[in-house]
Amino acid sequence: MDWGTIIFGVLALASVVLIIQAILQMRVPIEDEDDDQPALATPAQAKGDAGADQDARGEEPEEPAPKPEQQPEPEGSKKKDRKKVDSAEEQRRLSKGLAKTRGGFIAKLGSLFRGKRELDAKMLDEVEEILFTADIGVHTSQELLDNIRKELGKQELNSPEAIWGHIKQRSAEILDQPGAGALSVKGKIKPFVILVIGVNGTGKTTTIGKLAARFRDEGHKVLLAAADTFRAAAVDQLQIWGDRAGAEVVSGKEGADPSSVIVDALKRAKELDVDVVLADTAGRLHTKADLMDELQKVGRSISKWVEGAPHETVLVLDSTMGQNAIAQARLFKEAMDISGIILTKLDGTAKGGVVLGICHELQLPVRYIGIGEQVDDLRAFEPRAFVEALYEDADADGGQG
Ligand SMILES: Nc1nc2c(ncn2[C@@H]2O[C@H](COP(=O)(O)OP(=O)(O)O)[C@@H](O)[C@H]2O)c(=O)[nH]1
Ligand SMILES: [Mg+2]
Repeated sequence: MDWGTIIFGVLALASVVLIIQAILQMRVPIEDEDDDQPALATPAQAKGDAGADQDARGEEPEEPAPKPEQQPEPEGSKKKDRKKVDSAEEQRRLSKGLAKTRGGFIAKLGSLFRGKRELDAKMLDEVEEILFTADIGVHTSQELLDNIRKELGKQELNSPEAIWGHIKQRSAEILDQPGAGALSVKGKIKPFVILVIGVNGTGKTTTIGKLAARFRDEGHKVLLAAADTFRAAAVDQLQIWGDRAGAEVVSGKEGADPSSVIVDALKRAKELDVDVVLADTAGRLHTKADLMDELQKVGRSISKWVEGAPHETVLVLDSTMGQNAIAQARLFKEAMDISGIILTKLDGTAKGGVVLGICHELQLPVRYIGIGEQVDDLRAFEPRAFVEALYEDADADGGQG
């Protein structure tokens, strides 16, 4: 072998090595493209070998980076968005529901105050007349009037705006009874028993249906007791609401003893590990005394079966009845230990001011209000939002109009 052949051989070998290296370098990006890893490095990749080691040791890998492609929107976030829309929508609907009430005593006061810079004592007679013919009850009217009189005594507080501000403030205080607003049954004794009472036609059964759906949506297991055994149709009506809310309905025969139906329902609730029992009752018996006796008996049977029950006794009142609703509330309060009020039909009445009289005279909290016949037409009562909707634009009317 001469030197020429040796040099040629070495050069040839070197070029083969260089060519192989070049080919290998070219393959790297091709391999990357083939890789089905996401374009973004996962935290493990970013950490390099240490991350890979952790994975190899079977330790919990870190949360992978989000896939670049669009994920379906989780149900929860859709619900949140819906809720956000709902709260504005709720205030709008509440405001719409209270439109007729605003058209009553509030509009009358508004037109009395309109264009006035100052109020004088002469106008008080008219204010008095308006308040006393409103459905807010005699005591509440008197109290508001006394307050306005006092305010007028102070020179700087005699503008319509100041008077409106005062009426609004005092209304909010009256409505803000301890316990006002949604019932919380979470973490409470099981089953949490709610006894629903009230005169026929006020909306007990409908309200129970709405509440059942509400509690179900909050994740509670609900059972309904059809203790209005006075009419067979009452049971059928409750059954329809129960089916809608996925709640079992325990009922007896027409004319059955309401207490025994409730006891059966409580036994069943324990078997099924139910969270909330809603008990419907009759609103009409042969006499008022019969009705109150019956309700007291129902209350006693409940307490024998579940400790501390009924945990809530709600009186359902129909706001279209105006002052009569206050009279009913007084009657029921004498016979039963009422813990809260549900005021229905605020959507179609000019008598919504009655809520002031009920809270003021009976010192009872309003839990919910009904603003329609549909399942979602029940609102947790919020005193501030209610006052805002009730007196919406009233100060503008009275002050600048
Ligand atoms: N507009 C309106 N109607 C209601 C409301 N609540 C109940 N109702 C209606 O009032 C009527 C009597 O209701 P119901 O639940 O049977 O009363 P109950 O006799 O006390 O059980 C029914 O036609 C209901 O649809 C409400 O908030 N608004
Ligand atoms: Mg009924």
